[in-house]
Amino acid sequence: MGPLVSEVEVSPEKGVNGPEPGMAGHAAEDSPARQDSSVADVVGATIAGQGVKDAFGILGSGNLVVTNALVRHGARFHHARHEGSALCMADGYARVTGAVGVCSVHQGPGLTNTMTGLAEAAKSRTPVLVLAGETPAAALTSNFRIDQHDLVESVGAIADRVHGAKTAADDAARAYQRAITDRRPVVLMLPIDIQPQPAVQTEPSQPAMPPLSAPQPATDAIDRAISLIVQAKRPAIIAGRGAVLAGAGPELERLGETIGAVLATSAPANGLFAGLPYALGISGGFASPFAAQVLPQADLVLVFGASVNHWTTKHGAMIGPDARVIQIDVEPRAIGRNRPADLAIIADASATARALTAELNNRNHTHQGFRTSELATQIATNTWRHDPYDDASTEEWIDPRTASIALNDLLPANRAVAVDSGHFLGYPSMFLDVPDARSWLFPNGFQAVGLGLGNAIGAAIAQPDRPTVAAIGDGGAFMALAELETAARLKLTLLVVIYDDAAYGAEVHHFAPMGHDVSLVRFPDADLAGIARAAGAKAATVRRVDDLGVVTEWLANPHGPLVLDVKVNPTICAEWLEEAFRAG
Ligand SMILES: Cc1ncc(C[n+]2csc(CCOP(=O)(O)OP(=O)(O)O)c2C)c(N)n1
Ligand SMILES: [Mg+2]
Repeated sequence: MGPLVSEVEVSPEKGVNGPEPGMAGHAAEDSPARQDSSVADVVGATIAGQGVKDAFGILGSGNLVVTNALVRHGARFHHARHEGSALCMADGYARVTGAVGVCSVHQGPGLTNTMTGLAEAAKSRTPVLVLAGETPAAALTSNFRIDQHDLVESVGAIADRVHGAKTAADDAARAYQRAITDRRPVVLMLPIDIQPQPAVQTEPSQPAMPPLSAPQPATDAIDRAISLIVQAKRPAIIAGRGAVLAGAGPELERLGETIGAVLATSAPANGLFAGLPYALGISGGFASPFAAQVLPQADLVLVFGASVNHWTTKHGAMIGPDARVIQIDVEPRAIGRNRPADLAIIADASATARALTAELNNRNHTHQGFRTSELATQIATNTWRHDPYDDASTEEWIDPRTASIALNDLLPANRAVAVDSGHFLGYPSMFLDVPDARSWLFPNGFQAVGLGLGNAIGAAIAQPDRPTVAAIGDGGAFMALAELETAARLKLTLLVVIYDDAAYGAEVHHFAPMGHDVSLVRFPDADLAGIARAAGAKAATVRRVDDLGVVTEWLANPHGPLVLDVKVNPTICAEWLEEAFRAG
């Protein structure tokens, strides 16, 4: 096949009528004056000027110059091996830091490769900025040509564009700001015929927007909430990702204390109430049997920043039939979407909790509610790890619960945990503790397999001083395999725990009981440790608890990732999976 038309005719390095290949050179070879003069240079400089410290991606002719400029102006660039994972790295970075995750990709296939991660970021409302090359409007026959605008909008991301030399800096600054204000991924298209043009505008025409102030609750809404709260005998607070993003943990803790509430989270908000005496952990399919017993006894449930979908309520079972529900969310669309609310408050979770506590204090209302020392003891002694199970470890396989509990004990408390999707997902959710909600990465908004490793790499790069765990299945590991090389090359303090059942276990456990043939979703045993070693990582095969000793050695001297191919017993089926499939 001949050279690709669009790359030969137009590229940011050469320009439409630019010098011959080899003459124009790389940005790094250019004179300093030349380096900051093109639209691509200004876009890179402007994005770096927003305070971006790290960016991820894969370089091609459509994004090399802009990425070089980003780096020249202070950002570090971390090269991935597949754009799908590069996007997940930016997403994971944003989840743990709260900053915008930046990802740079080539036009056409570079962008299409990001789509699954982009859909996840859109559904989980992660602020991500994607810098993507774009074929020129006139290059109708370019091999790279697709409708990039409609493509990204179709998965819920925002499409934006650098319009020209006169607006380059404003276009870049606007796209970055939109990722923050709309709390969504934004794809900034960089047409490759516009990129090499001399920039007319080199600085944004206005300063960066001040941070948005949190929407405050209306006084009458607080009054109505108080009248429900004072009638309640057993209140519960369920907090979701909206509460995490609002930094509402401390205010919810105070409110809980004032009204005597038990505390729980949705699965994505796991860790928000870590270590608190009346915290029941996750509500829903991953709820401990004790949490599942207590939560439905609540007569009032205050839902902060959670959509209370079937996952969080276990198809309604977590909220008693007669319980009143007050739902607090910044987004009107979230109210009553999955479960009717008796009262809605459209406001920030933290601001609302603060206003409720203040008003209750004014009225001298405190209530013991659920909170007795007996309950605190019961909660402390009835977590998942206290729940008895028949250990199904054999000579060949380890029970995934046993492996998870042992790992939890070996790892320091200050760790981040990123998960993938699949049957195994319940085990890290139930048994691996996290110190806070920002340390828990749950990329399951799109329920896609294969995103966890990229998320974990982004988190490990953001916070190199503590171990990050990627808890993934063998199916998810194979989908993101190339990034084991990235983790090794970047010498990340990353522990990759592969729950390896040599199968798409989720499908096996769902379909086999119905009598379907599941041989297509079972695979021969694969030596994932061998593959990881070939990629440059340390690795071990784990069949028994003793094999986990390598984790302790590694923690003493990490210098790069450790990959554990944990051969889990494939016959064990987690209860939570049934719930998952009821949802369809
Ligand atoms: C990208 C994508 N492809 C397919 C699926 C359907 N699917 C859901 S779980 C699963 C199996 C995942 O296997 P693995 O990572 O080994 O986890 P396990 O279920 O075996 O624990 C599949 C294929 C999906 N959710 N996402
Ligand atoms: Mg599997």
